[in-house]
Amino acid sequence: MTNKIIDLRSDTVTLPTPAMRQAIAEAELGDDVWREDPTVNRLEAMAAEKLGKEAGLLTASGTMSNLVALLTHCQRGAEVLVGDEAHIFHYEVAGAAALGGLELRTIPNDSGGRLLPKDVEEAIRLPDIHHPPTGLICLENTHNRCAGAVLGEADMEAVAQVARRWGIPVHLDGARIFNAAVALGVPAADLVRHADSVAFSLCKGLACPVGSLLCGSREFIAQARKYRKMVGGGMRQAGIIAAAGVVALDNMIDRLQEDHDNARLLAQGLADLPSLRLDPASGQSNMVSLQVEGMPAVEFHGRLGQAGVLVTYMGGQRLRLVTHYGIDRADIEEAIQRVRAAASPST
Ligand code: TLP
Repeated sequence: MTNKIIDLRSDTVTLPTPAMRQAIAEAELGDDVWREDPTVNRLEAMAAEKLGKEAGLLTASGTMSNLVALLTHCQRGAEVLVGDEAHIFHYEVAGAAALGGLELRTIPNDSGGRLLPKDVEEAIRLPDIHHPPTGLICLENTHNRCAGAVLGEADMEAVAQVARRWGIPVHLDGARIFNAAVALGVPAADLVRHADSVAFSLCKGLACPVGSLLCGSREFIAQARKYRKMVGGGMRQAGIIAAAGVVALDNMIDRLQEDHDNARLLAQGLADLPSLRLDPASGQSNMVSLQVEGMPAVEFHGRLGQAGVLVTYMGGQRLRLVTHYGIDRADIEEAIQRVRAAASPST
């Protein structure tokens, strides 16, 4: 244990389970651009069912699902409302602007990752010749840059009500929506019922090697399929990817609770250190987010790396630690000891 590198950078580092590798080896395949891959078709149907939507679409990544959703919902020149901490805004290479001709307009996220309905309402454009039309409102759940905060159904409904009043669709970046559902103890379908479209990732806590699903109405997904092709996401024998996804949706969702328990343990183990201030939502799902005090966060990040605890530098004084498949309770206990040692002034 003592020399083991404990990789808490992201749940994207997870490796496929033995059952996934076997399913990949044995997957029935066909050409998915022609809709002839039975394994993809099965996964898309399963995903739609789990989220209570009519149809699903396998894409290469969460970034691709979000981009395709934006392209499908909006005309060029439209404005898309997103939280100022949204993944779509921070980490998707401005694809909406570069590829979709869309303007992203930010609204403050509170520390729980929520958007306040009044802020959303104020940001919606009136039909004035000078304004771009507001084409879409995006939510994120769990919220990555808000320490994995979990939004409840009511939080999402409050925004959706405003959206509905103005006839604007809602897209949910639910990369970790099953983490949210498990944390709340509710079916994912209930949680996302107020979103017109939902993207979720296979390759994070669900431990698949590749892939994301975009779900929505039959009509929306038919259109999205076209945009997926446009951005180069029409994959051929994609059942290789989908086979792992089927295993994930069958067997890997309930397991996410372990990651949440480990994140809470980690948060509790670091809470009393004067040099680290935990973001309030830490431990709600599988993330812990820290503000480093008294030394540059990059320096502390380096110290942790030397101690064999890999974490992500989030800018400013913030570091993020993520629990996931492949990290167990003993790893977390060891990580707590190492982080505490690195934070203590005598080291
Ligand atoms: N998040 C990654 C990095 O991109 C930051 C991570 O390590 O957390 N939505 C959300 C909320 C995400 O957290 C991510 C990935 C994505 C979308 C994009 O998914 P991928 O990486 O599959 O394109």
